[in-house]
Amino acid sequence: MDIKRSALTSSHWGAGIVETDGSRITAVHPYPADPAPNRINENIPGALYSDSRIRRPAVRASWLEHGPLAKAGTRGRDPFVNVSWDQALDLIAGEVQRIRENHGNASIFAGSYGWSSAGRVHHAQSLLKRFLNTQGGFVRSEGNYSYNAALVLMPYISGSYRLSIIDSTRWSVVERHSELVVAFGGLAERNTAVCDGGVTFHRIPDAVQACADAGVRFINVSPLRTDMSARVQSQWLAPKPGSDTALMMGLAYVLLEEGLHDPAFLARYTVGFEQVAASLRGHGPDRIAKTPDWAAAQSGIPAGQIIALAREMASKRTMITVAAGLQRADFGEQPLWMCVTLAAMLGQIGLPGGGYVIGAAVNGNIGTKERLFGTGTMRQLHNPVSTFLPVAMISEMLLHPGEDYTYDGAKMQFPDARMVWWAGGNPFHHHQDLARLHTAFQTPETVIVNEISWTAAARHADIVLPVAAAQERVDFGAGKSDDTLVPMPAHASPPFEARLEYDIYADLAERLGNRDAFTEGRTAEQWAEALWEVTRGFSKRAGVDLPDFETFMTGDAIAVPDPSPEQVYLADFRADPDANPLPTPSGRLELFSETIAGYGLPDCPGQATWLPPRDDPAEQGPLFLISGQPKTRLHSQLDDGAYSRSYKIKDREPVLIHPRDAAARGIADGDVVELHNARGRCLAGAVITEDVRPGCLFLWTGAWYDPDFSQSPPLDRHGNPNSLTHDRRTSSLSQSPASHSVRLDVRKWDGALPAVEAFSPPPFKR
Ligand SMILES: Nc1nc2c(c(=O)[nH]1)N[C@H]1C(S)=C(S)[C@@H](COP(=O)(O)OP(=O)(O)OC[C@H]3O[C@@H](n4cnc5c(=O)[nH]c(N)nc54)[C@H](O)[C@@H]3O)O[C@H]1N2
Ligand SMILES: Nc1nc2c(c(=O)[nH]1)N[C@H]1C(S)=C(S)[C@@H](COP(=O)(O)OP(=O)(O)OC[C@H]3O[C@@H](n4cnc5c(=O)[nH]c(N)nc54)[C@H](O)[C@@H]3O)O[C@H]1N2
Ligand SMILES: [Mo]
Repeated sequence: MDIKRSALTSSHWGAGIVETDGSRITAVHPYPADPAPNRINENIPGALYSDSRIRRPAVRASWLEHGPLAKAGTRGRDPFVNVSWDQALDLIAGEVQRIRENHGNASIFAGSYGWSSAGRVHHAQSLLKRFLNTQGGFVRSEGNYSYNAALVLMPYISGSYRLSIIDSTRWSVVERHSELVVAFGGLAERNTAVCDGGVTFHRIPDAVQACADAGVRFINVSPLRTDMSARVQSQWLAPKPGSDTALMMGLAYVLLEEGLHDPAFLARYTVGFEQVAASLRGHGPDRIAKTPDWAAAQSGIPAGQIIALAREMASKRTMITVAAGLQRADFGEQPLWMCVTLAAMLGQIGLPGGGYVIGAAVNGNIGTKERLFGTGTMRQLHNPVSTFLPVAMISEMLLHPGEDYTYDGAKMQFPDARMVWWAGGNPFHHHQDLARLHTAFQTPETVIVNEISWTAAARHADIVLPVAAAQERVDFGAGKSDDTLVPMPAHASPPFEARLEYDIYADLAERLGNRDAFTEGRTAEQWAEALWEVTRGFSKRAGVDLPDFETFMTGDAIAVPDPSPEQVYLADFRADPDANPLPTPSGRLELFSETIAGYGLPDCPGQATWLPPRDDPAEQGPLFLISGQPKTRLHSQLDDGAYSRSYKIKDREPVLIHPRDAAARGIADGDVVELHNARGRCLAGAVITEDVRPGCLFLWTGAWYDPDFSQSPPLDRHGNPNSLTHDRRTSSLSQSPASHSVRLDVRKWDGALPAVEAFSPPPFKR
């Protein structure tokens, strides 16, 4: 089909207007109707044609020379050789066949976690899984790095976490009804730039501003001042990282002792308050009374402020929000459970403007809009392999095949992964303790990575397939919770030898004898049209008329109305808990869970429990490290683009340091510093600022990992926080990543400054 195309494209961080010179993309401008566009799209042209773009299929030289069983050389350090597409696909087809015949499909791990790019057709993970399901299946992963503790824990307490964020109270309701918003982890505006699948209209900044204009008072409880927009007049309380559970317990203690809690609400809508009250008063298993003085000692927030805040929360219509970042930490289940407990004690859950939101600001749609109808998606087909891996256990799995572990109350066993295939994610960005992951990645026989760019993950592969980027294929955008449908024509051809992943799998399936099982006789463009027709069918049932494919692809984005603009979370449950019980064993909010207590897990007992972060400062260093999401990119994506690079300091990722901590170490603004602990080291560029709590460093996540493996521990020259994080999980209940719980120290870097090599291709053998 030859269509006159729209200039639009979609991405997880916003729509854009694409400019080309006829063959290459030269600029991506903000979507004009977006009320709060960001600048991430500015990275695209530079990144697409940079030195780091993968040009041709490549194979690790020692793997090619000695074969997969020799395990020769070192992944992540070895040189590559370029091969033809035919040779690369022959090698992969041969490996799929060899591994499934000799070891079975449960030895193929293709969890392939990651965000890849927007678009319904070319979703990287779905295409890989669809292909492997036509070949007998694979081991998948379960959960995500974003809010895994919530995904696993919340069903025990209140019900599905995913549904709870869809059902969260609208900001327009907060504007009209709330008096106070207490935001644990803040409401970082930079994070609301992003929503998985796309967010065309960034509505949260204006929505929060409207609340402030209406007189709602905001309290930012976070180690970072800028976690609340500067335009919103707010109070800043900066607790020690990882201490929120204790702080909330101190607040709860004041409510209880001063009789400010709501016994009628607790009796009708919850179970387990007796255990909570006993624990607050010092009659729980830890024998500690959670007094304001005790909470002050844990959190660093003075007792007087804790008492005053508890009284204010009880006297006002109060919304409590918790950032997802709080649960990406040691025992990350606990602040979630304690948030529900605290909100239940206030008794405002289900009232307009009261209650709680867990994961507020985790994406750009929460509390603003929901999708009226579903969209067509590429079906992944049936996976005959039932084995799965909790997503953050990748190193454990590779280092301990066959070993037992527990997850969600069940006993599980790691599979024996001999092939690892990643498409659309960057484990050497997203996983913790990257030196350990590097070791773990030496164990498989074959590693395949499909990538746009020479990321650290691609460098750890045996076979690297260069793939087309979102702007180089025909697709359409329709985020899971975005209310906008966006045409995504191909604005330029994939440069060099990069190909559509769809075509790669079709050719592989052909080699393995079942091309049609993958393609069902369609080209990728025919799939785009077919999925659009499925979407049109859904829309019709919801009373919305969408245009035909060609009209859509040549036109503007289409916005769809919000199905429930007056949404109040748990209003139905509050109105009639017998008719609308929660999907928990008791049908109520479970402040104590018999089920979880029955698992007998010391790291996640049956009620919200104070468990201090695990890193020992004597061993790792006195400072805390937070590694939040970056304003200038999505995770590690487009770090090689101009906007992301414009924030680097002497080519290093910026790290925020409080003036007191900097002065004590002789560090000046703009210095290159070395962050170090017993696990690892990295360089970064010092930004001295009072926006961060004393004793706490803040390093944006996502700088491309640039290890110098000739040093031990390897020196990351660029500033990736996961060179310093531990990869223990939150708890044995949810096995979630805990990247925000790190101790370390920092010093001025006095040595010769090594060049950052992450943006250059790896070495090639000729
Ligand atoms: N220290 C620390 N670590 C963290 C976090 C933190 O807060 N602190 N946050 C965590 C969180 S919340 C998340 S969600 C993860 C994110 O982890 P990831 O989602 O793995 O990170 P991305 O950088 O988005 O990686 C996506 C990769 O897909 C590639 N890609 C894009 N489009 C395509 C495509 O169409 N096909 C293919 N094959 N590839 C494509 C990009 O080039 C990029 O390398 O990181 C986690 N890691
Ligand atoms: N621009 C941009 N936006 C993004 C992303 C991106 O890469 N770029 N990534 C997206 C993704 S995948 C996700 S999951 C979300 C993540 O959304 P969040 O999980 O909300 O993001 P974080 O930045 O990890 O954490 C938010 C804030 O919590 C604070 N915080 C950390 N630890 C503690 C603590 O112990 N106590 C308290 N009180 N505060 C703490 C930090 O100061 C941090 O700024 O963001 C999304 N939005
Ligand atoms: Mo995430």
